[in-house]
Amino acid sequence: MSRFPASELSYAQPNLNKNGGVGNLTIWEQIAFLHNTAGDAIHGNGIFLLFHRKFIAWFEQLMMEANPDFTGLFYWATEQQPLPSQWSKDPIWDHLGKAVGRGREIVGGPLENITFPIDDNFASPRSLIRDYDLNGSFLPSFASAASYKNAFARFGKDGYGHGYTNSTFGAVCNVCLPPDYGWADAAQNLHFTFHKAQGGQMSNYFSPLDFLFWIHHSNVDRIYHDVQVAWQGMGLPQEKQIYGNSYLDVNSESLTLKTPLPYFTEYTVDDVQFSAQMCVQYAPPVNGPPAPPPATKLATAPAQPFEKFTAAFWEKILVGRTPEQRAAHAASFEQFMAGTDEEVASGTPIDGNAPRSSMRIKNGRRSPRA
Ligand SMILES: [Cu+2]
Repeated sequence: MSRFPASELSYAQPNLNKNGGVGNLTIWEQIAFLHNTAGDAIHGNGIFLLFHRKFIAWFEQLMMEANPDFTGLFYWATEQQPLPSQWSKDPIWDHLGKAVGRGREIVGGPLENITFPIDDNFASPRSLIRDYDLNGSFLPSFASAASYKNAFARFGKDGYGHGYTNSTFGAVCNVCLPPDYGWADAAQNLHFTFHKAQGGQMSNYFSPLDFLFWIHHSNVDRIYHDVQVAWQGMGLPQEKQIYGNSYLDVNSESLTLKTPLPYFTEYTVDDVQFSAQMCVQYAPPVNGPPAPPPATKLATAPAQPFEKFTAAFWEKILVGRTPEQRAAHAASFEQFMAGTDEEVASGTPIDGNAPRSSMRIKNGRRSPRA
């Protein structure tokens, strides 16, 4: 079994050759190249959360080996500060660079002025780009805590992914409407809203080039972990906690405990299903140190409503699906987002997974801010 899908390899190889081979890439670029090459296998299906759980734990290990002062990744609980007036003031930007406008390279941070030729989505090699102006008045919102909570309330109580229960005579349904749209689908789509909001490299599969990727995915992994704690509490069987499709066959319940991970082919789902298997634990979110007083006026823009993903986006994410399946998936997500907004606006309490009591921290993942 190859570590990458053949279709992606045929695209990746010429790009790699043009850049002088793997040996000519920095480790930073190699990791992003891996993510891009495996892109179609690790997104848009049920392996997404499991692959990325292993991916960030592996990256954390690599960083610790490279630098003994690096004690572990932290997460950014963005769902707890989803409004531009909240997130734009976060001290994180003093460390990871500031976005200064659409298509423009970030200012400040350790990756300022470093270009990444391996990312061939741009006409010429660029350093990190984020597609908004931190001081501007049109800033996107991030997925809210209510949307993650509602994902569990709507889909999470039945388990992980989507089933194919409305297939007839053994045929797979062409239009899998809810309840075939599952918690893992909702969590993945909510996660994409952060990528989309950032733009630049974060909105293509070379996204690990931006350190935002790692603190975002650590947070997504923490949210997944909290949901698993709730499932354990409900006594949901282990198989039910992973059922759904996988890259092996996106039109069936091909995800099992024995499914090998893309790239990490020596591991199966069973090996990476729980964060404790990788010695990862999450501390509750905490506030980071206050930011120094801003030199310029910071954004106070109101929240922008959820902007729908384009058809081209779904085509890229939902590989191997019919146009009808993609349309149904997109409609399910939009319906879910609209339903969440309505519930929040009307003050209807959302019965999500119960907040967990504080845990001991081992690997030092913590939020700079809650
Ligand atoms: Cu990814």
